[in-house]
Parts: sequence; structure tokens; C-alpha cells
Amino acid sequence: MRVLSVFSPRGRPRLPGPILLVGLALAVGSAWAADQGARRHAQGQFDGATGLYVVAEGDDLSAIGERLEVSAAALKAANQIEGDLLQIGQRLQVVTGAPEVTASGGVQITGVPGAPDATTTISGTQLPPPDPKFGGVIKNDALQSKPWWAPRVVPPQGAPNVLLIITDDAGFGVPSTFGGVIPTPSMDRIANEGLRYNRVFSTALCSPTRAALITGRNHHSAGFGVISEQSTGFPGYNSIIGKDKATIGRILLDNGYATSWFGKDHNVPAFAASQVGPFDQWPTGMGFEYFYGFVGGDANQWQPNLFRNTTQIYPFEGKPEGTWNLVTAMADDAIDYMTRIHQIDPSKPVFIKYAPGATHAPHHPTKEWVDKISAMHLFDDGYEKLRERIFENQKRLGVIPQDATLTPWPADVLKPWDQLTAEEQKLFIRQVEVFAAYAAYSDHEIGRVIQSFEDLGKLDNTLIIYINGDNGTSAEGGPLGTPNEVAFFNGLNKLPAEVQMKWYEVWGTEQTYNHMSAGWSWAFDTPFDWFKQNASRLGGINQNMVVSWPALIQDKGALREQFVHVIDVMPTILEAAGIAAPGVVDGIEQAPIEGTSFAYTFDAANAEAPSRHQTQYFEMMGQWALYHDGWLLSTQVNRAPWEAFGPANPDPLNNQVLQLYDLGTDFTQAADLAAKHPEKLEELKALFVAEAKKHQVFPLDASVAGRIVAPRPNITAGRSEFVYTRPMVGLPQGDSPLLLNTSYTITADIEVPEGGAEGMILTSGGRFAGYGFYLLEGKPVFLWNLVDLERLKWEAPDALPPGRHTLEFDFHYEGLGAGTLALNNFSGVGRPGTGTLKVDGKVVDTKRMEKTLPMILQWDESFDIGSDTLTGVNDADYRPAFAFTGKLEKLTIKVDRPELSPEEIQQLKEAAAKAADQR
Ligand SMILES: [Ca+2]
Ligand SMILES: [Ca+2]
Repeated sequence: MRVLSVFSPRGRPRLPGPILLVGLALAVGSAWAADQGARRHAQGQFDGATGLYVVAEGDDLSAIGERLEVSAAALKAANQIEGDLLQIGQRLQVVTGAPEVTASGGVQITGVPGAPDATTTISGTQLPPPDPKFGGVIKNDALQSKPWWAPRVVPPQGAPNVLLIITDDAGFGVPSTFGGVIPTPSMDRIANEGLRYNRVFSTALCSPTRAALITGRNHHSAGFGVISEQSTGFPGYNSIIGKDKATIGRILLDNGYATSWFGKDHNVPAFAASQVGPFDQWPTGMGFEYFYGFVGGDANQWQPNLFRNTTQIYPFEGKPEGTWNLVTAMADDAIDYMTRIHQIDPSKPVFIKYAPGATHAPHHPTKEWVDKISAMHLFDDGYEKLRERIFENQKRLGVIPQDATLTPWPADVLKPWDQLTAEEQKLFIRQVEVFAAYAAYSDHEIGRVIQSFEDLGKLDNTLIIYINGDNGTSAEGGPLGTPNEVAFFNGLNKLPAEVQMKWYEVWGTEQTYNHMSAGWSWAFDTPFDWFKQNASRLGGINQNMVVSWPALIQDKGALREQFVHVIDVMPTILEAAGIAAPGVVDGIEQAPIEGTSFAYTFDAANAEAPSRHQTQYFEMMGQWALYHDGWLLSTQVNRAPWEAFGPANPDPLNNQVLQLYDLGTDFTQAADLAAKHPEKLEELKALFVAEAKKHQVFPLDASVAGRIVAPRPNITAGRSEFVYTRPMVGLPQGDSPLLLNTSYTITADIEVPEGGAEGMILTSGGRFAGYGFYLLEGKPVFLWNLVDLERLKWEAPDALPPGRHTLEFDFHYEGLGAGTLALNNFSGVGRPGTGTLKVDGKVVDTKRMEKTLPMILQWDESFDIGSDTLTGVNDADYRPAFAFTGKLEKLTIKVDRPELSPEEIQQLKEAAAKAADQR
């Protein structure tokens, strides 16, 4: 049992009451296993879900009490048993909210139980708590009866509001709070009112860190070894948070908090993101009562796939370009939400998970912020100089040790600044200014949310945890950056500067899905090296964080250097709130929380206390590391993040160069001690294997892009024909028929009214990649948008006359298909094919596509029938919604996916074996 160390804001120990019953629930799980020997006189069935024990022959109270670790007296009191006699079949309530309400000690009660204003805390060991027993009197008529209301469940007295902020894809050197050049005054404010932490660790990737954050379990334990779009059919990688890992939202909700989630949700399985649900893995299904944000890894901030709870909303529609931005809108919505809760019930504490899309690509700040940052000329002397400047700032601020070493610039990976052309330099400066503007803008809006706590008089008892980055800065734009991140995920990661210059003026507007040169990303991870995705280098995983709680944290402005991981956040919040981790939720026994509370570091007396979190594994796409007591074992980086295509390391456990670092004396992972301490290396590798086994990390898988098109339980799995007869929008990519790497036929039966028709029949994706089947000025068109670099168009010569017509687009694909990826081979994807457009059975246009998209369409856009949401696939032809003005009778999609023959499988296996030999 954990003993709470946090003191209440009034300076006296928080009541231990809510924790008294923890042992009870913990006993539930172990009761069966331990049920032997002296306990033979308690043979009845016990259901941990309901807390009901059914008495069996020979049972006696003390034996039952012993088995379930409850006193016989408590059992008697809870079940209103007078003597010691039990009846066979009698049901005994063992864990229940009811006795707590009437019993003293275990819970905090205000008012008179049964009165409408009474409140109670709960033991929290079982969620939801069982309904308390009726405590009034019932006679034949109400006049002679006594009513009794169940007390309202509230958190323990003094439990703080919690504002948990996590930004995206931002390394250690991004915020000014930790020596960065980008102004982040909101983060500075929290640092000055509270504590700075410089050893805060992530998992190196988005969904995994976020799953760990909300469950207090490691990412593989929570089913999120990778992002949801890369999920595979193994427990550590299926992108499903198990029911035995209730989230922090759920626990706080059932304990009386108002719980909410704003911004990015990358923890809905990509195959469960549609309107057929199920919604149990959406925020509202996981204990966050209110959700305002987007589902997926990133979103266009100008036209996001935005949801309120589980309903898609389009508040930006009809607004002039550049005037509506999600970064501001979500702050507005969060402020509205908390104000609403406060005005309705000022006593109710709120929990807000605040997760802006910033600073993940696309970098979409407002023009005001781009102008502001550009005027500062922060980046004119290039990325190496930026890195040096940040490093000096960090030492000056004391957020890194004075003797820290800066590792050399990786000239073999990233071209030195002075070797770039003038055009490249100009482009790159633009790219980074937009990124910096995005970071500064986002921090500014976070500041508005923080300020609203102060405006409502709630800041004093609000625990604010502001984590900079769910992983290191992203290098997914490649060394050159890109105007379109969707191109990167389709393998086009080296767009020359002269091509990119076409978007120079509009960089960061809705015309781009932009990312910056990886040179900047390296600099923003100062004092470390490497990037997001690199789980074995601190540039990928060493974040920083600020924490304030004015009523409690007195050591204002101080630094904490203890090892903290994102899994530690949940137990910290629970400790701060005085709420127990539940043993059973919805009848399901809970897996142990794997994080370690860092609440001990709030106390100035513990400023130098040794880290309580002593061992931590890291693993991301076959790169791994193990931290133990100051040592870090790391695999040498063998793949830059933009090298996502091609055969994967087939043996990620052993086919590695191992490195060893002493983080106690080497803050930046600069001095490899592997040769000096081979025994330590072996010891830590064995420890990694043990931790990996414990946390579902196996089977290791080093593939990256290949996993994006891996088969998964998409609702289209096993289906080859899809029929639609009514307009419908908003079906996400992960749940719609996929037309990549396959042959297919789309047939539309339509009726054109007098005067002709136009508009969208079927589209998926948008401005940055996708396809559209539409009538343009009455003429049938099929269009493939190849990541906004090229568009292929099949077009009928004539407008359709009024009446019924059948339109058909048939595509014959020439490759082996995505099946080759399972054999570590990319030859089957992105191959050519021939498209044929037919009107009423007659061929009107035929074109060959030399290249097709191998991986993914624009992921934040949907599959829409009868109109087009968010962005369109071809701005030159139309603007959304471009509703179809004819009548759609029937739309049929037939997919004829290639399947590998046994001979082809054999050949691919031989090729793989040969490649492995040559390696
Ligand atoms: Ca991220
Ligand atoms: Ca669209």
C-alpha cells in the first residue's frame, strides 16, 4: 500500500481516510491465489466486480474475513449481522460504498447522510462505487416514511484542480523556459511559480507517450508500442488500451471530478474512429466527460477534423481564410468549459487534459505570430549557431549542468549551414520561423487557459503540469523540410528547395501541410542529439516540464533533477488529490500502475532526494534503451527518422551496436563507456529483456512505414464490395475502403436534373493527397491528387444531359500489393496502374499512372459521399462543400486486392534471405 506523503494546502497531513480501504481492494485480486490452507473454512465464491461473497457450507465469518483481509467485525457491520451465524447461500457485501457512507473513518462525509446536501468521498478501490444502501424508512405511505438521498461523491477535501498540458513534437531546447530562443512566457510563468524538471522522459512517439500519460502504464503495457496508425496484432502494439488500465480521467471522474480533454487524441484505434464506433476508446468512453479536439496524429489547424465529444463539428466553415485557428479555438472552448463548471458548481474540481496540436506538423500559426517571430530574426545565422546559443542559455539558466558537453554537429546526416545554397537558407529560415511562431502562439493560448484559473480564483489550489513535448522535435520533414507532410509519409522526403519555394509566401497557411528542415529539429533538441522516433537518444525522449501548485509548492523557481517518466504523472495526480488507485473498475481487476509518483519532489526538503523511479525501458520501432540507477544502455541509431521506407532490421534485439552512458556525470549522453564497462552492458541488456518481457514489448519490430498499411480489424477488413445510397461524410481513412496498392472499380448510378448537375460524388483525402469523383460543369471527372505535387485527371469531353447515367472509374493496378510488406519488401506498393473512365458503358478517357501513392492519403480528411468536407482535392476546379446537385441512386466500390501466390511468396522470402546475408 502506498502511503501518501503530500500535505494538504492547509499544512496538515491530508486525511489518510480515503486510503484506509485500499488494502481491501488490493486483496481482491490476490484472494483466489492465496486461498489455501488455514483459509479452508471460507470456500464460498467471491466476485471482485460486485464485492459479493456467497457463503458456502462450513464457512465462518473469521475465515471469510481472513481470506478477504477484512475484519469479521467490519463484515458484520457492513452486512448488519447480529450473531455469528451464516446461512449457506447468504450474500455478503465485502467492498461497498454503502458501509463507508455510514461508517466513520474510511471516508470524509459532509452534512447529514441522507440529506440532499450531504457529500462523501469514496474508498475508490472499486469503480464505480456500488450505490449505497437506502438509509431512510419506507412505510406504506410517504407521509410516514423518511426519504434518504445518496450523498454526492466528491474528491477528498483540498483535492486540487488539475491542468495537465502536453505539447507535441517539441524537444528540450524549444521553450525559453529551458534556454530556447522561442518565447514561452506561459511556461516561464509556471516555472517561476513552481518547479522546473530537466529529466522528464517520453517514449519518443506521440500515441505511445499519451497512452502512458493517461494510464500510468508503459506504452506497450497500454497497447501503444507505436502510434495507432501503425498498430499490429500483438498485445503491446494493437493500439487498444485494456479495460484493466482505467485512465486518470476515469478515476478522477468516479471520484467526483469534472473531467475533460482538449486537443489531440491519438489514442483512438485508427480502426475505431468512425461513427459506428465503438466509442469506448474515445475520450468520452475513457472517463473524460467532455472532449473538444481532433482524433489522430495531427490535424490541419485551419480546417481540423474536429469533434465535440463524438460528433464532428465544422465551426470554421464560412469564416474568411486565416481567421479561425484551432489553437485559439480550443483555448476558448476550454475556458468556456471550466467557467461553465465553475459557475454551476464552484466546489467541483476540474481535471483538464490540454493537448494542443502544436508543435506537430503541420505548423499552422496565425500570420500575426509569424510576423512577430520573423521580426525577431532568431534564426538568421543558421542551425549550428542556434544550437550553440541555446546550449549557452541552458547553462546560464542552470537548467543543465555546467559541465555538460555538446556533441558534435552530425555533418554526415545534416548539411552544415554554410554549405547550403542561398535559396535553401532563405527557405529554411522561413520554415523555422513558422515553426517558432507556432510554438510561441500555442504557449500564448495556453497562458490564457492558465489565466482563466486565476480569474476564477482557482489558481491557488490548481496543480498545473506543463510538459514540453510528448517526444523530441520531429525530423519527419527530412533534411530539406516539406510543404506537405503527407508527402513524407508516402516516401517523398527530398523535395528540392526550388520546388518548395513555390509555397514560400504561403508557408504555414492553409495552403501547406508544412514541416521544417531536420537541421532545426536537431538544434531544438539541444543539449541532446537525434530526434522524435529515436528512443535510444535523449533528443528523442528527454523532455522537460514545469509544475506549479501555489497552495502547496513553496520552493518557487527551483529545479528538480530526479528521473521522471510520463507514466509517473498519473500516480502523482492521484497522490496530490488523495485518491486511491482502484483495484477494480467496471468489474475488471486493474493491472498495477507502473509509474512512480514524483509528488515527493514538491517538498523543498526533497530537492536533492534520490530518484524514486529507478528503472525504465525505452523502445520505439526496434530502437531501444534501458535506464537503471543513472546508467543508460542505448542502441546506436541505425536509421534517421525520415528513412522510413525499405527493409527493416530483422533482429532488433541483437542486431545492434550497444552504447553505455553514465547520466549521473554525463547529462547529454556524450561519452560512450561501453568498452570500459562490458559487464555493465551485459547486465543492462539482460535487464532490458526482463523489462521488455514484463511490459509486452516483444515481438520487437523495426519496421516503420510498412506497418502503416498492415492489415488490421478495419471495418472494411474481409470486404471487397461497398454500397452507398445516401450522402454521407466524415468516414476516417482508417475505416473506409482503401484504394491504395490495389485494383478497384467505382460505379455511380446518378440522375441529372433538367439544367444539368455538378458536384462531388465521392472523395477521400483533400488538398494534400486524395482522390475525387465529381461532375465539373456537368462533365464527369476522376482525379488523383498525388501529394499536391501532381494531379492526374480523367475527364469526359461532354457535360451529361438530363436523365439517368452510369459513371464508372476502373483502375487496374500492376503491382503485387501491400502483401509484400509482411515479407519486409516494398516492391508491391506504389506501383503503376491504368485508370479508365466510362460514361454509360462507353470509355471516355484512359490514362496510366506511373506512380501511385503507396501508404496513406491525407489522414485528417475523410471519405465523403455527395459533398466534400474540409479541404478539396483540387482547388483549381472547386471549393468544398461542392455538394452534388444531381441525385445519387447508388454508389458501388469494388476492390480487387492483389494476393501473393505461393511462388511469389517463395521468391520474396529468398530475396529477403539474400538481403540479410549481404547485410
Ligand atoms: Ca508527438
Ligand atoms: Ca476533403
